[in-house]
Amino acid sequence: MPQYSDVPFVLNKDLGRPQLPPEEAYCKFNSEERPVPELTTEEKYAFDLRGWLLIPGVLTEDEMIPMREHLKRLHEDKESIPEKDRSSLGGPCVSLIDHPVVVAFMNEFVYNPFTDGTKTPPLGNQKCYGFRMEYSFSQYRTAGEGMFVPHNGGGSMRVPGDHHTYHVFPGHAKSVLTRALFELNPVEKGKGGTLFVSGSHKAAFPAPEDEINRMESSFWDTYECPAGSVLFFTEAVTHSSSIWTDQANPRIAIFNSYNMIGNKWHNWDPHPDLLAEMPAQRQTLFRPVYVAGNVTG
Ligand SMILES: O=C(O)CCC(=O)C(=O)O
Ligand SMILES: [Fe+2]
Repeated sequence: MPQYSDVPFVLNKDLGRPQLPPEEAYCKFNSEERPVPELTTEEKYAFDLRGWLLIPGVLTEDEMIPMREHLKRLHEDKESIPEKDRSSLGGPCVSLIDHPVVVAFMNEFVYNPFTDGTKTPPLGNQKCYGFRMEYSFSQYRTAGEGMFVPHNGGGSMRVPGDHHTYHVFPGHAKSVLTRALFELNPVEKGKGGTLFVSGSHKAAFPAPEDEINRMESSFWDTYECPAGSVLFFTEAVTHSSSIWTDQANPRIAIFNSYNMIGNKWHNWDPHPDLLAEMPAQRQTLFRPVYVAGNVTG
């Protein structure tokens, strides 16, 4: 019998019973049979504290070469790509959508198993993810491109259904709309990586707009990273695009996002032929959007 302190207690369920998902409710392997790592205590703390987390160097150069080529073609010669692959999900990029590090992150911060062990099974198992994929787009940004457009913040104050929300409980935190951004070229500090007002996902007060609307304000944080890093962030944190100023490399980035099983923000679905050729476990990221009994296997 697991101790309550060992399991992801999120919210009470029926009659105030705690959620009691068994360990098997969390995919331990992705759809390519790659093991899902554990997030470290430091990674969990840093993400919850700031609203964003950079994990450097998760992709190898060999993995990235075809992905960069695909994105270059997508931005410069779209028609030359078969229709089903004509997106940042397609071709060599498809395996990023349930990369083991992405699964580890979403298991912790997006998945809500929704069971107290009595009536219903958990919303995930070894063949079925407990979260869904929401959207994907890419950037191929050269020097001078990009705009400063601060948005979101105060995610703990927003009502359920807003999607740009972030809620904390002792030892647990849940983000709804959540980004996994892969940087496929190096990012130098201050040269155009995404900007964040760290901690603003939990802000209780309105932002001092004169200050936040200045890109040079000390409220804005950013990162530097090698190619192949993944940046996770909750859409609840105040963040902004920046202006790419690196003359040496374009910004080549994939913006994948995820959501809870019963939530859909974008009017978007993957190309049906691309979906049809995915392994069954990966397809569960795109199952219909409702909660009760929405689990397979
Ligand atoms: O362009 C960027 O760096 C950030 C874009 C953005 O706001 C987002 O991904 O939610
Ligand atoms: Fe955004």
